[in-house]
Amino acid sequence: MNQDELKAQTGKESVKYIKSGMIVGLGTGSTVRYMVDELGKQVQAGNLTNIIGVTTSSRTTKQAESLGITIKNLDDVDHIDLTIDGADEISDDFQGIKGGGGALLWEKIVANVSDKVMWIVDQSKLVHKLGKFPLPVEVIPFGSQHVFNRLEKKGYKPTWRMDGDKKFRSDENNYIIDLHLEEIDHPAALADELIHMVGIVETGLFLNRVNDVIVGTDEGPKVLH
Ligand code: ABF
Repeated sequence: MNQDELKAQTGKESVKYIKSGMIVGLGTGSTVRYMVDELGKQVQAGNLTNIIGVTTSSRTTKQAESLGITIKNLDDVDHIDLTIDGADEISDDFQGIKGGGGALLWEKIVANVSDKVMWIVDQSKLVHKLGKFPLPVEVIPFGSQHVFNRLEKKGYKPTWRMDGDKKFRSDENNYIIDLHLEEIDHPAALADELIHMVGIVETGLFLNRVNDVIVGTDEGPKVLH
């Protein structure tokens, strides 16, 4: 199977874990797009009722609403039963890098409110050690060039996330800097260092935040963890 077919496989499989009456966190990315399509199908068919979706990006909101899924703002629900989201890398000990789609801040905020978090990925996302995928860091525009320079001095090989010839803007209108680290030996220490750098709002290191991972494989979807 190609990567797209594996993403579709795991996206579809994850909807089996959604029950009527659930408040569901809907992530971002192409794998999640397949999940939201399947969720929309089940809602339209009446197989899933009283579903409330809480989204992690404007892109997911548009897709979900177009499929007739009821969407509520995060602050209008008192909890989330299950959040299903994608990921860019998942290490052997289920730590993750997310944010390739630029939605890491809202994704982490939603994950933080969720009783359970599930990541849906194709097998290419499974790695032994995090870091090959550039680590996204969300920064406030004001003074961001100084943050960039500090990251460069630390040897973290930063690049600006671009949107055409302009700097990419997150849904919070912040910038994203990607760190080309190749290997991250101590993710927790790095996350702690970065989050305490003034101007950095959040990082794409999602540590100890996932309950279940569904991986699309040529032999069919596999539930890990
Ligand atoms: C999103 O899923 C992002 O955090 C991550 O970048 C993306 C993975 O994208 P895809 O499913 O398209 O590979 O949650």
